[in-house]
Amino acid sequence: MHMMASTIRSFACPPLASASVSVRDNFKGRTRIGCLQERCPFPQAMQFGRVSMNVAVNVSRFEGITMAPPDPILGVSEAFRADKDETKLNLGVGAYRTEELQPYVLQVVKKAENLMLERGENKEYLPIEGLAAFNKATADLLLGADNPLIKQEKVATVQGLSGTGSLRLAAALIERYFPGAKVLISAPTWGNHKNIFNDAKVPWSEYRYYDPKTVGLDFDGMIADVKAAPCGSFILLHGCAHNPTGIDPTPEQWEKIADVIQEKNHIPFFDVAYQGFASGSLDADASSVRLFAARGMELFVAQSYSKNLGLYAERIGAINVVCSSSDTAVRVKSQLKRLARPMYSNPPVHGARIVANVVGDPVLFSEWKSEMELMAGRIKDVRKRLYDNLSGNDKSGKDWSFILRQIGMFSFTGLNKAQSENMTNKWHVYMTKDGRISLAGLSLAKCEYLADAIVDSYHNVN
Ligand code: KET
Repeated sequence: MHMMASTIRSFACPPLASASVSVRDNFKGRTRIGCLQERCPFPQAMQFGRVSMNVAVNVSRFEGITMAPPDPILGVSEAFRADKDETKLNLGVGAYRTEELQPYVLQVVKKAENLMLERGENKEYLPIEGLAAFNKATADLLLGADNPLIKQEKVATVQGLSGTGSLRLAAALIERYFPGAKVLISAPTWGNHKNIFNDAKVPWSEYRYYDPKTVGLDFDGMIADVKAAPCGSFILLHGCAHNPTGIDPTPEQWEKIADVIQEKNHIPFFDVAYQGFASGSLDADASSVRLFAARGMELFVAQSYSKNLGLYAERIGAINVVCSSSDTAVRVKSQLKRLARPMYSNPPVHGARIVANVVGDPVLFSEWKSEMELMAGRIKDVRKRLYDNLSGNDKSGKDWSFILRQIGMFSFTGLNKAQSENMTNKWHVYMTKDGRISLAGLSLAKCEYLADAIVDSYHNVN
């Protein structure tokens, strides 16, 4: 209405303060009148003739929108693409590359896609909750197909827009049904967690997790902070391969964490983005979630197939809510659907069919496990080579063995912001400013170069 109307009045009241300032400056000396529109925030807007109106249209209504900072993780890939240096290395985003540093599409994914083409599947809308075969496959994979919770229909599963979208949907449910409840997030955590809860208007605070002195888990700090949180808080936990630290609790520590969460009536909220990628085993990597579920606890679990099936761009994942009864699960699912409908209506089908085909076919499923072991194995090899090169190149006697103890896609190097910037500015090694490097983007051949860069940045930059 504002842009289309030809009346003088509508052009005379831009909605943004800075736009109105530039209009005034451009047209100094012209007649000013009070705006006649109801509730207009610019009662001192001007009235002017057709010629002036053209100029007024050129003043953007978006003047007040400031430049957003680059994303701390995905922005690194943008900077990498702009660098013309041949030695450049992108260790920012957690995306698996081959030894030749090329993106990798899993063989099982290609086979599943061929199957889909042969079947000539249609492109009709999915139901709001997603593809039924996917939802079954994803809950089975998470909890184990023979888990009684599944048979008792106590799990509400809704297909989400990958891990991020699934977390966001759960955050919307928390905001709607647990107003004021706090989410506790590990310090540090994946950079997007805080954005997700901020945008969903869910308050959060941090619990201690990483101890720089031991380069390990601050278990006592974590337990104390979880204990101190108001009863009924949500405790966000990384199911495996904690991002960015690569440090997971031991099975005994998981038990103690579960004890405290139960004592305080908190609700565990797992983010499972790396199932199969930490150990190479899908079951072993789900053991934390299964341990909590076996205690009869109600919990949230967000899942992602970006990494373990390499389906980054397909945006396929799920939110599971394990409930104490099947009746509750039906109601929770109905509300998740109600939240999803106005946000994105229903999820995309392609990635869901790939997952359903791979998990649902015993031959493809076992091929997937072998390919995953291969990917996890390549990362472990690179980790070992990097450690060898660091220990060999660094004559200071610094102990780099923490790199071997970390698991998953990443290594948390301990480099600070200035040192990380030196890695990029001097060595063309792109990484996040918290000192995290993605080993999935590293080749054996580049380990020595990387070790040189790390040793230089660590010792020569404060
Ligand atoms: N949880 C964690 C812990 C995580 O590391 C990621 C992605 C996600 C969820 C979401 O992934 P999705 O593709 O929405 O299913 N992490 C990598 C990519 C990113 O930042 O988006 C990363 O840390 O590099």
